[in-house]
Amino acid sequence: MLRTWLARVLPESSRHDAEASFVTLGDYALSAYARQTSTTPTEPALTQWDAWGNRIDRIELTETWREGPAVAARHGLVADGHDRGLGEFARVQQFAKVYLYHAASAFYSCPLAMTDGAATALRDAPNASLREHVLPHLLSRDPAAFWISGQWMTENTGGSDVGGSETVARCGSDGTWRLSGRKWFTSAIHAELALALARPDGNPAGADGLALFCIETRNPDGSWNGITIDRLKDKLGTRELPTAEIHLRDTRAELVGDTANGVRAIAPVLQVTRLWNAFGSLSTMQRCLALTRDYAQRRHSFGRPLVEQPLFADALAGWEAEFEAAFGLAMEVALLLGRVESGAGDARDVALHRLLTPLAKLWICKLGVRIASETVEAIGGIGYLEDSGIPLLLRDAQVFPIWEGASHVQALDFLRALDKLGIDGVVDAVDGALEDADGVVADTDAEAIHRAVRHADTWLRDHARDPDALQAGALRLGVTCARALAAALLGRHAAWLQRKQSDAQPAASLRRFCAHGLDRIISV
Ligand code: MFK
Repeated sequence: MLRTWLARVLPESSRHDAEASFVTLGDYALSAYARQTSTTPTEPALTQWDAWGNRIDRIELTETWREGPAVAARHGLVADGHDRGLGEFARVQQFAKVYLYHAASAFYSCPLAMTDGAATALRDAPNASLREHVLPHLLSRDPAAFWISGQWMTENTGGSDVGGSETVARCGSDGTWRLSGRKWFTSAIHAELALALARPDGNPAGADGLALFCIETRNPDGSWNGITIDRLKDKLGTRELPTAEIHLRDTRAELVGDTANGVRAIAPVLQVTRLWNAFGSLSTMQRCLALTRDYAQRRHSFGRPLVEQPLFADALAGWEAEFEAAFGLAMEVALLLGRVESGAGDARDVALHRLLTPLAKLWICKLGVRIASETVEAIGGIGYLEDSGIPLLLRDAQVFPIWEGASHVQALDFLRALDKLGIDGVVDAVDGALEDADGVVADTDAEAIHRAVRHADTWLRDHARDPDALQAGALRLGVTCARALAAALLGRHAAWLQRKQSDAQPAASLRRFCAHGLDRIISV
């Protein structure tokens, strides 16, 4: 999918260099993955006190994490997305790399996502001196200069309704802001930087009263900047990633812009990291499918290889079809993001990008858990054993629907975007892709795709005056729109491949994907 999709979308002039960089990164990913699965997984360790009783909060990172900054900087995993020289394809190039890298990254992709989000939010921030100081580090291709950033939103009050945040910000007489409070889910706590929400003293309760701050986590002498690490989280997966509970006590911070409306200011972080979630999930899915395909060719049972058993081959083809459709949707969002940021896009692209980001996250991340679960089952008893490395894929996949806003939050975000922008952008995108797919998509499938997206449109209008009904059906609405558009986009790709390379495989995947059903809206 990656090769053919890039061949269709990237102009010839940029493809050569891009492909060379993908091959180099792919080689690294293969060696890193092999190393991880051939050794006992390691975890970060927190040492809170030294022998003399001093509080030090030192974290020992794992090997993949120690080499993370150099890999990220050299391969431009963050920098590519902001490289003006790559024009409207900067994000496509970046996310192709994220896709290649994530499965071998031991979730070092998590701080890179947050770093990318921070760079995106700070790029247009009013605080010019902060921008000038920090952006060159976040976007550096030099390992010695490269910094990563955390994103500290979640508190004990919750991860979804961040308006309940209790961290307080006070501005001293010298103009320096200091934050005090407790942050409950701070991933990559060893990052040089973090974006954090806090309520300036005297501001009203609720989300509008929060402001966005940027924290350098260390003092110039290397000690923590008013930060104590209470403990590292004992998580279901992502265990190489040091996620901590922390207290802030008079932590120095820079105001990013306004003394209020922090949620609006951090929204660009959410937009970008949610796309990283979708690509991380796709990367895991492809890893799972590659393992399953390989196993199915080697494993003989009942007299022939598993892959020749009709039931198994049918199941595998079904998972592949879902993956291929999901891949096209995520790549479409990356294409739109690059177009919007480079100025090549128009207002329709801006709206469509806003609408599709939550859709990609809510559908693709849940699909990733399902494919990882199917992989455990496909490989049977061995797939259930820790030393096969397969259970790790399932545990890690489960973070994607949770991280950066659970699926319900995405569904509500989609509703909010629809309220402002309407659904026409999604309908037009489906129509446009299907026009390009003419001749490849069977009439019955084209009708099913149209029917699904039109059903979404009428369902929205029928429930426009009933907010409870809208909310109750929001996830089903989102999945329906995601599947209908993903089918149309797969149709566009299949038509191109059939014309260019007489490759009929994606068209077969499309038929199967449509047969799985697109419309998930129900009447209750
Ligand atoms: C690998 C990691 C391993 C570690 C394990 C992870 C475990 C989980 C750790 C976590 O806790 S991750 C959870 C992180 N939390 C989130 O991602 C937040 C989820 N909640 C949301 O996204 C809510 O929708 C939100 C907080 C944004 C709702 O807050 P509000 O205050 O009700 O927002 P509101 O009023 O809808 O929007 C405020 C402004 O932001 C609006 O702008 P305007 O004032 O100009 O109109 C919105 O348009 C804008 N906005 C909100 N969401 C946006 C957005 N703009 C663009 N895109 C969006 N998605």
